[in-house]
Amino acid sequence: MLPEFPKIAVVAGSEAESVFRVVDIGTGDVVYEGRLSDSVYDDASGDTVRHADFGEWKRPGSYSVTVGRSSSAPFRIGNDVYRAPLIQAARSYTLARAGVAIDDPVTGLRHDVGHAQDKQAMLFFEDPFHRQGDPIDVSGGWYDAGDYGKYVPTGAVAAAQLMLAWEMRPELWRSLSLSLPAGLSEPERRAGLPDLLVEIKYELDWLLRMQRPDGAVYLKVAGGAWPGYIRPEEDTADRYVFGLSTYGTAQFAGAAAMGARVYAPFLPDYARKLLDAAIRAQRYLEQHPDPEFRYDEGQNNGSGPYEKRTDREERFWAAAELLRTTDDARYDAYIREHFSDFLEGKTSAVFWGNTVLLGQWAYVNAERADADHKASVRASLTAYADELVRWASANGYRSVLRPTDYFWGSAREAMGRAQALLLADAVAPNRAYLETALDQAHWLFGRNAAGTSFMTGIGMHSPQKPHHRLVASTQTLIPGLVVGGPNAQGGDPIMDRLLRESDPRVFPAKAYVDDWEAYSVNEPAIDYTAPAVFVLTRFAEDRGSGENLYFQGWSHPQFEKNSAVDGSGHHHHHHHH
Ligand code: 9MR
Repeated sequence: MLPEFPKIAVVAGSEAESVFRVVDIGTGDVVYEGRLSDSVYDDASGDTVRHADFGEWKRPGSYSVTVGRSSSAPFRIGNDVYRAPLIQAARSYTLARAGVAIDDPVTGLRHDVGHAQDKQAMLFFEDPFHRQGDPIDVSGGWYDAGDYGKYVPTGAVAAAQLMLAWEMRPELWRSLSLSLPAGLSEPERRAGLPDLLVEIKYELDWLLRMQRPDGAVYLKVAGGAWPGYIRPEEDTADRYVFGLSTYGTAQFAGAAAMGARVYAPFLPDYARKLLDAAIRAQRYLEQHPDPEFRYDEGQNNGSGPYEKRTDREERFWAAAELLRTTDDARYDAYIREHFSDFLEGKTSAVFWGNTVLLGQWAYVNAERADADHKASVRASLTAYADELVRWASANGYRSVLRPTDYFWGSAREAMGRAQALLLADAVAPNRAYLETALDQAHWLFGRNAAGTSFMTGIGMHSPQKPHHRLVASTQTLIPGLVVGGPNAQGGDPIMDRLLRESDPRVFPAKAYVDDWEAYSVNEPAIDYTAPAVFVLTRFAEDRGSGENLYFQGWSHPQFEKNSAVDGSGHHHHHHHH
């Protein structure tokens, strides 16, 4: 916990007690004593909870909170508590790189080059530039999640979220080392590029390969069937380039336009290349004003659908990002003509299916954008933040998630909303926005009804069996990965069964299991971790002790092997929502 922020432990049950104590773990001394709040019923979890508020206690150290004979997980108060999780989360992208051998001294992750065949992935269909089956070099990039697919929507959005984190606190990121394993991105590192930008460039390079000469962008790269829990270098099945969408093309344009701005001071030629790619994508979009989503039978047999058949939220983002990067007022006129509704409202958390907030953020930061419209975007952003503060205040665990918000990717949604609070705080400073955003970090790391952290390797209880082929096949737990989180709608056999058969019913906030096969709650994804990186960026201490600081404070998590994971063919089906 941060010394200068509220400190609230959530106590479920223990109705008989009325007092709590904060105990120094080193000495055993009670350092603070207080009264528990009145009970409130939390309808997302079915828990009756009380709060132990010890915000007055600020001295750095390791503590636990006790109520009667029960005691909380140990926790630390200090300005540096978010540094380690932030670094782990950021370097989880490095460890998700496709197309390179990994030998990581920090985690022990080791594997040979994965998916070398992506240099000649086969186009699944025919288009004006290729015959069906023609090879396209779509090598590199990050694996999306627990599978080995690579997808433009999550790739572009995750890269954008990380670039936002950079733009939020560049001085912090200049000082943070990700301890990139030797041999990776040597030219960029020699050029003095900060580690976070080195990592994001790896994804941007891949995104550039996904663009067609006419500016349109293909949707995804994956195999024709789900691979088993095998190592990346063992997955030598043919890989295909599937689909093409205007929504993904627009997301590509947004991320590339952002990259053009972010990389300009470091790699001007690269920045120009990104801008050129963004403009070509934008030109394609203007020439194809109706949404296109190319779908071929079979394209979802071994990869996620990421299907979206509308594209206005993405087109808006692309144009706003181009406006901010180029200062060309033409984009403002274009936005006001086609997307004025997004300048007046409709703020919601960023995710692969909605990037309005990315567009709104670009718009309010664009010098040439219209002042009145900027003001209305700011008002929409703060109205959304006010609503989130109300939701969190009404929730027993101070979560921004209402009972209906526990769907596939609830942890991403929680982090996305925390990000929205921080963006609102940046345009209209408000302590409640900041504190409610931090509350969501507490939720992520274990102050929630499920009683577990949703980030691997961080917290007393954290996911030990993430649905993740790299982790399972190498038997190496990668820290810093955000999993889907509680999901009351199901979507995998384990959760479907649990939700169907439990009596009494499982409450939404508790609809979570730490199980290899429970991919609708326990699968990490690059677009779940990215908003967490953004949020932690805001709260991480910048005055660095040595770069190895993050080895302290937690031991390598116990990796529990599971005999069910034996590398045999594993098939699962994703449903889109
Ligand atoms: O994160 C995605 C979530 O929003 C969707 O509801 C869900 C079902 O389509 O898919 C999630 O993405 C998964 C993708 O389809 C395949 N790779 C793993 C992703 C995380 O579970």
